[in-house]
Amino acid sequence: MNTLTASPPTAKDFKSATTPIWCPGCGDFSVLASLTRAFAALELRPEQTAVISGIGCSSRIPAYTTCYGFHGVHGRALAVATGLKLSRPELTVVVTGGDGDGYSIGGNHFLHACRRNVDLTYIIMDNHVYGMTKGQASPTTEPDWDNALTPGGPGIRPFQPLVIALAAGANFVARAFSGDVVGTADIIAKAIATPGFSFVEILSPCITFRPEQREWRERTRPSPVPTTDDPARAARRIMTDDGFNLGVLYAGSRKPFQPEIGRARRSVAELAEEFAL
Ligand SMILES: Cc1ncc(C[n+]2csc(CCOP(=O)(O)OP(=O)(O)O)c2C)c(N)n1
Ligand code: SF4
Repeated sequence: MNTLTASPPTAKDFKSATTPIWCPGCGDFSVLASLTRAFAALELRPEQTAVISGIGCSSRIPAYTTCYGFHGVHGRALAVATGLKLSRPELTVVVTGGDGDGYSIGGNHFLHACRRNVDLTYIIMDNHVYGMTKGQASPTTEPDWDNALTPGGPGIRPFQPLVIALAAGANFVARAFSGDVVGTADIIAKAIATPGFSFVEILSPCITFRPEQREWRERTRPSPVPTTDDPARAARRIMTDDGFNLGVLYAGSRKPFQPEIGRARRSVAELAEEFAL
Protein backbone atom coordinates (compact mmCIF):
# COMPACT_ATOMS: atom_id res chain seq x y z
CA MET A 1 0.00 0.00 0.00
CA ASN A 2 1.37 3.44 -0.83
CA THR A 3 -0.65 5.52 1.60
CA LEU A 4 2.46 7.28 2.89
CA THR A 5 3.72 8.31 -0.55
CA ALA A 6 2.43 10.86 -3.00
CA SER A 7 1.94 8.38 -5.86
CA PRO A 8 -1.65 8.10 -7.10
CA PRO A 9 -3.58 5.18 -5.60
CA THR A 10 -4.39 2.13 -7.66
CA ALA A 11 -7.19 -0.39 -7.19
CA LYS A 12 -4.60 -2.74 -5.69
CA ASP A 13 -3.96 -0.28 -2.86
CA PHE A 14 -7.54 -0.85 -1.71
CA LYS A 15 -7.28 -4.67 -1.64
CA SER A 16 -6.24 -6.27 1.64
CA ALA A 17 -4.04 -9.35 2.02
CA THR A 18 -7.08 -11.39 3.10
CA THR A 19 -8.12 -13.92 0.46
CA PRO A 20 -11.87 -13.93 -0.21
CA ILE A 21 -13.62 -17.17 0.72
CA TRP A 22 -16.47 -16.71 -1.77
CA CYS A 23 -17.32 -19.67 -4.02
CA PRO A 24 -15.24 -19.62 -7.22
CA GLY A 25 -17.26 -17.66 -9.79
CA CYS A 26 -19.36 -15.70 -7.26
CA GLY A 27 -20.31 -12.28 -8.64
CA ASP A 28 -19.06 -10.60 -5.48
CA PHE A 29 -15.42 -10.98 -6.62
CA SER A 30 -16.17 -8.60 -9.48
CA VAL A 31 -17.98 -6.15 -7.21
CA LEU A 32 -14.86 -6.00 -5.04
CA ALA A 33 -12.82 -5.28 -8.18
CA SER A 34 -15.25 -2.52 -9.23
CA LEU A 35 -15.35 -0.93 -5.79
CA THR A 36 -11.56 -0.75 -5.51
CA ARG A 37 -11.33 0.63 -9.08
CA ALA A 38 -13.87 3.30 -8.22
CA PHE A 39 -11.94 4.41 -5.13
CA ALA A 40 -8.76 4.63 -7.19
CA ALA A 41 -10.49 6.51 -10.02
CA LEU A 42 -11.66 9.10 -7.49
CA GLU A 43 -8.06 9.39 -6.25
CA LEU A 44 -9.13 8.57 -2.72
CA ARG A 45 -6.73 6.93 -0.31
CA PRO A 46 -7.67 3.98 1.91
CA GLU A 47 -7.47 6.05 5.09
CA GLN A 48 -10.07 8.45 3.65
CA THR A 49 -12.61 5.67 3.14
CA ALA A 50 -14.74 3.31 5.22
CA VAL A 51 -16.70 0.25 4.11
CA ILE A 52 -19.51 -0.82 6.42
CA SER A 53 -21.54 -4.02 6.08
CA GLY A 54 -24.04 -6.30 7.76
CA ILE A 55 -23.96 -10.10 7.50
CA GLY A 56 -23.98 -12.34 4.43
CA CYS A 57 -21.50 -13.50 1.80
CA SER A 58 -21.61 -10.05 0.17
CA SER A 59 -21.16 -8.37 3.54
CA ARG A 60 -17.66 -9.85 3.83
CA ILE A 61 -16.31 -7.14 1.53
CA PRO A 62 -14.85 -4.80 4.21
CA ALA A 63 -12.31 -7.47 5.22
CA TYR A 64 -11.05 -7.67 1.66
CA THR A 65 -10.27 -3.94 1.50
CA THR A 66 -7.66 -1.74 3.17
CA CYS A 67 -10.33 0.86 4.01
CA TYR A 68 -11.58 1.36 7.52
CA GLY A 69 -14.25 -1.27 7.90
CA PHE A 70 -16.99 -2.68 10.06
CA HIS A 71 -18.53 -6.10 9.40
CA GLY A 72 -21.38 -5.71 11.78
CA VAL A 73 -24.83 -6.95 12.64
CA HIS A 74 -27.31 -8.39 10.14
CA GLY A 75 -29.42 -5.59 8.61
CA ARG A 76 -27.90 -2.79 10.65
CA ALA A 77 -25.09 -1.54 8.40
CA LEU A 78 -26.92 1.65 7.43
CA ALA A 79 -27.42 2.66 11.05
CA VAL A 80 -23.71 2.22 11.78
CA ALA A 81 -22.71 4.04 8.59
CA THR A 82 -25.07 6.94 9.32
CA GLY A 83 -23.49 7.45 12.73
CA LEU A 84 -20.01 7.25 11.25
CA LYS A 85 -20.69 9.74 8.45
CA LEU A 86 -22.38 12.25 10.75
CA SER A 87 -19.50 12.17 13.21
CA ARG A 88 -16.67 11.91 10.63
CA PRO A 89 -18.04 13.80 7.59
CA GLU A 90 -14.61 13.93 5.94
CA LEU A 91 -14.66 10.14 5.39
CA THR A 92 -16.09 8.60 2.21
CA VAL A 93 -18.47 5.99 3.59
CA VAL A 94 -19.70 3.09 1.45
CA VAL A 95 -22.19 0.54 2.75
CA THR A 96 -22.27 -2.94 1.25
CA GLY A 97 -24.49 -5.98 1.64
CA GLY A 98 -26.97 -8.39 0.18
CA ASP A 99 -30.65 -8.34 -0.68
CA GLY A 100 -31.47 -10.33 2.45
CA ASP A 101 -29.46 -8.02 4.68
CA GLY A 102 -30.76 -4.82 3.10
CA TYR A 103 -34.34 -5.57 2.10
CA SER A 104 -35.48 -8.11 4.75
CA ILE A 105 -34.07 -7.56 8.19
CA GLY A 106 -32.65 -4.16 7.21
CA GLY A 107 -35.66 -3.01 5.19
CA ASN A 108 -36.79 -0.35 7.60
CA HIS A 109 -33.30 1.12 7.84
CA PHE A 110 -33.19 1.20 4.03
CA LEU A 111 -36.36 3.32 3.85
CA HIS A 112 -35.19 5.80 6.43
CA ALA A 113 -31.66 6.04 5.05
CA CYS A 114 -33.16 7.06 1.69
CA ARG A 115 -35.42 9.55 3.45
CA ARG A 116 -32.63 10.96 5.63
CA ASN A 117 -30.29 11.46 2.65
CA VAL A 118 -27.00 11.31 4.51
CA ASP A 119 -24.03 11.39 2.10
CA LEU A 120 -23.52 7.61 1.84
CA THR A 121 -23.23 5.17 -1.05
CA TYR A 122 -25.22 1.99 -0.52
CA ILE A 123 -24.26 -1.00 -2.67
CA ILE A 124 -26.52 -4.03 -2.64
CA MET A 125 -25.20 -7.20 -4.26
CA ASP A 126 -28.54 -8.62 -5.28
CA ASN A 127 -28.55 -12.35 -6.07
CA HIS A 128 -32.23 -12.91 -5.27
CA VAL A 129 -31.31 -15.40 -2.53
CA TYR A 130 -29.78 -15.75 0.95
CA GLY A 131 -26.42 -17.18 -0.12
CA MET A 132 -24.68 -17.45 3.23
CA THR A 133 -27.45 -19.40 4.93
CA LYS A 134 -27.73 -21.83 2.02
CA GLY A 135 -30.37 -20.68 -0.36
CA GLN A 136 -33.54 -19.36 1.26
CA ALA A 137 -35.76 -17.05 -0.80
CA SER A 138 -35.15 -13.33 -0.31
CA PRO A 139 -37.42 -10.31 -0.94
CA THR A 140 -36.23 -10.13 -4.57
CA THR A 141 -36.66 -13.86 -5.33
CA GLU A 142 -38.97 -14.62 -8.24
CA PRO A 143 -42.33 -16.00 -7.01
CA ASP A 144 -41.94 -19.19 -9.06
CA TRP A 145 -38.34 -20.07 -8.05
CA ASP A 146 -38.92 -23.71 -7.22
CA ASN A 147 -36.34 -25.22 -4.88
CA ALA A 148 -35.97 -27.63 -1.97
CA LEU A 149 -36.54 -24.94 0.68
CA THR A 150 -39.54 -23.30 -1.00
CA PRO A 151 -41.22 -26.04 -3.08
CA GLY A 152 -43.22 -24.40 -5.85
CA GLY A 153 -41.51 -21.07 -5.17
CA PRO A 154 -42.19 -18.40 -2.56
CA GLY A 155 -45.27 -17.21 -4.46
CA ILE A 156 -44.81 -13.62 -3.30
CA ARG A 157 -44.44 -10.53 -5.47
CA PRO A 158 -40.77 -9.41 -5.42
CA PHE A 159 -39.68 -6.22 -3.69
CA GLN A 160 -38.91 -3.33 -6.11
CA PRO A 161 -35.79 -1.83 -4.49
CA LEU A 162 -35.07 0.95 -6.99
CA VAL A 163 -38.60 2.31 -7.03
CA ILE A 164 -38.86 2.04 -3.27
CA ALA A 165 -35.56 3.94 -2.93
CA LEU A 166 -36.91 6.66 -5.22
CA ALA A 167 -40.20 6.93 -3.36
CA ALA A 168 -38.38 7.08 -0.04
CA GLY A 169 -36.14 9.95 -1.21
CA ALA A 170 -32.79 8.49 -2.38
CA ASN A 171 -30.87 11.12 -4.33
CA PHE A 172 -29.17 8.75 -6.80
CA VAL A 173 -30.46 5.41 -8.06
CA ALA A 174 -28.55 3.05 -10.34
CA ARG A 175 -28.47 -0.56 -11.49
CA ALA A 176 -25.28 -2.41 -12.42
CA PHE A 177 -24.17 -5.95 -13.28
CA SER A 178 -21.16 -7.45 -11.53
CA GLY A 179 -19.91 -9.05 -14.77
CA ASP A 180 -19.31 -5.58 -16.20
CA VAL A 181 -16.44 -4.56 -13.91
CA VAL A 182 -15.56 -1.32 -15.70
CA GLY A 183 -19.17 -0.16 -16.10
CA THR A 184 -19.94 -0.98 -12.47
CA ALA A 185 -16.81 0.88 -11.27
CA ASP A 186 -17.95 3.91 -13.24
CA ILE A 187 -21.42 3.79 -11.67
CA ILE A 188 -19.98 3.38 -8.15
CA ALA A 189 -17.62 6.33 -8.72
CA LYS A 190 -20.57 8.49 -9.85
CA ALA A 191 -22.58 7.35 -6.83
CA ILE A 192 -19.78 8.31 -4.44
CA ALA A 193 -19.22 11.64 -6.19
CA THR A 194 -22.93 12.57 -5.97
CA PRO A 195 -23.75 14.18 -2.61
CA GLY A 196 -26.51 12.57 -0.56
CA PHE A 197 -27.75 8.99 -0.33
CA SER A 198 -26.76 7.07 -3.45
CA PHE A 199 -28.22 3.63 -4.01
CA VAL A 200 -26.55 1.16 -6.39
CA GLU A 201 -28.22 -2.18 -6.95
CA ILE A 202 -25.69 -4.61 -8.47
CA LEU A 203 -26.99 -7.82 -9.97
CA SER A 204 -24.36 -10.21 -8.61
CA PRO A 205 -24.95 -13.91 -9.37
CA CYS A 206 -24.87 -16.56 -6.65
CA ILE A 207 -23.56 -19.35 -8.83
CA THR A 208 -23.97 -21.92 -6.04
CA PHE A 209 -27.66 -21.54 -5.22
CA ARG A 210 -28.81 -19.71 -8.39
CA PRO A 211 -26.55 -21.06 -11.18
CA GLU A 212 -29.11 -19.96 -13.76
CA GLN A 213 -28.09 -16.37 -12.97
CA ARG A 214 -25.09 -16.89 -15.27
CA GLU A 215 -27.63 -15.88 -17.94
CA TRP A 216 -27.63 -12.34 -16.55
CA ARG A 217 -24.60 -11.67 -18.75
CA GLU A 218 -26.82 -12.06 -21.84
CA ARG A 219 -29.88 -10.41 -20.33
CA THR A 220 -28.35 -7.15 -19.06
CA ARG A 221 -27.84 -4.15 -21.36
CA PRO A 222 -27.21 -0.40 -20.99
CA SER A 223 -30.37 1.56 -20.31
CA PRO A 224 -31.69 2.91 -23.62
CA VAL A 225 -32.56 6.27 -22.03
CA PRO A 226 -30.32 8.87 -20.36
CA THR A 227 -30.29 9.62 -16.64
CA THR A 228 -33.23 11.72 -15.51
CA ASP A 229 -33.54 14.13 -12.59
CA ASP A 230 -37.32 13.59 -12.51
CA PRO A 231 -38.12 10.93 -9.89
CA ALA A 232 -41.62 10.24 -11.29
CA ARG A 233 -40.19 9.61 -14.77
CA ALA A 234 -37.45 7.40 -13.32
CA ALA A 235 -39.99 5.42 -11.29
CA ARG A 236 -42.20 4.87 -14.35
CA ARG A 237 -39.23 3.66 -16.39
CA ILE A 238 -38.03 1.29 -13.67
CA MET A 239 -41.53 -0.10 -13.05
CA THR A 240 -41.92 -0.91 -16.73
CA ASP A 241 -38.46 -2.28 -17.60
CA ASP A 242 -37.60 -5.95 -17.18
CA GLY A 243 -35.08 -5.38 -14.40
CA PHE A 244 -32.02 -5.64 -16.66
CA ASN A 245 -31.48 -2.04 -17.83
CA LEU A 246 -28.14 -0.84 -16.44
CA GLY A 247 -26.91 2.64 -15.67
CA VAL A 248 -27.61 5.70 -13.54
CA LEU A 249 -31.41 5.78 -13.68
CA TYR A 250 -31.97 8.83 -11.49
CA ALA A 251 -29.71 11.60 -10.16
CA GLY A 252 -31.22 14.40 -8.11
CA SER A 253 -29.94 17.39 -6.20
CA ARG A 254 -31.40 17.04 -2.69
CA LYS A 255 -29.23 18.62 -0.03
CA PRO A 256 -27.61 15.93 2.14
CA PHE A 257 -28.49 15.72 5.82
CA GLN A 258 -25.36 16.70 7.74
CA PRO A 259 -26.13 18.51 11.00
CA GLU A 260 -23.42 20.42 12.83
CA ILE A 261 -21.65 18.10 15.22
CA GLY A 262 -20.99 19.99 18.45
CA ARG A 263 -18.55 19.10 21.17
CA ALA A 264 -19.61 16.32 23.55
CA ARG A 265 -21.11 17.81 26.66
CA ARG A 266 -19.79 15.05 28.89
CA SER A 267 -16.70 12.88 28.75
CA VAL A 268 -16.80 9.12 28.33
CA ALA A 269 -15.48 8.77 31.90
CA GLU A 270 -18.38 10.87 33.25
CA LEU A 271 -20.91 8.81 31.32
CA ALA A 272 -19.31 5.56 32.52
CA GLU A 273 -19.58 6.78 36.09
CA GLU A 274 -23.25 7.76 35.68
CA PHE A 275 -24.27 4.43 34.15
CA ALA A 276 -22.05 2.16 36.29
CA LEU A 277 -24.00 -0.78 37.69
C1 LIG B 1 -30.17 -11.38 13.47
C2 LIG B 1 -29.77 -12.42 12.46
N1 LIG B 1 -30.74 -13.13 11.82
C3 LIG B 1 -30.40 -14.06 10.90
C4 LIG B 1 -29.08 -14.30 10.62
C5 LIG B 1 -28.72 -15.36 9.62
N2 LIG B 1 -28.27 -14.81 8.36
C6 LIG B 1 -26.96 -14.60 8.11
S1 LIG B 1 -26.67 -14.01 6.57
C7 LIG B 1 -28.33 -14.08 6.21
C8 LIG B 1 -28.87 -13.70 4.85
C9 LIG B 1 -27.81 -13.40 3.86
O1 LIG B 1 -28.40 -13.11 2.62
P1 LIG B 1 -28.01 -11.82 1.81
O2 LIG B 1 -28.03 -10.62 2.68
O3 LIG B 1 -28.87 -11.78 0.61
O4 LIG B 1 -26.48 -12.03 1.44
P2 LIG B 1 -25.72 -13.11 0.54
O5 LIG B 1 -25.21 -14.13 1.52
O6 LIG B 1 -26.68 -13.66 -0.46
O7 LIG B 1 -24.64 -12.30 -0.06
C10 LIG B 1 -29.07 -14.53 7.28
C11 LIG B 1 -30.55 -14.70 7.28
C12 LIG B 1 -28.11 -13.53 11.32
N3 LIG B 1 -26.79 -13.66 11.06
N4 LIG B 1 -28.47 -12.61 12.22
S1 SF4 C 1 -23.05 -18.97 -1.66
FE1 SF4 C 1 -23.52 -17.69 -3.44
S2 SF4 C 1 -23.33 -15.55 -2.71
FE2 SF4 C 1 -22.26 -16.91 -1.24
S3 SF4 C 1 -20.12 -16.94 -1.91
FE3 SF4 C 1 -21.15 -18.71 -2.82
S4 SF4 C 1 -21.81 -17.98 -4.84
FE4 SF4 C 1 -21.36 -16.16 -3.62
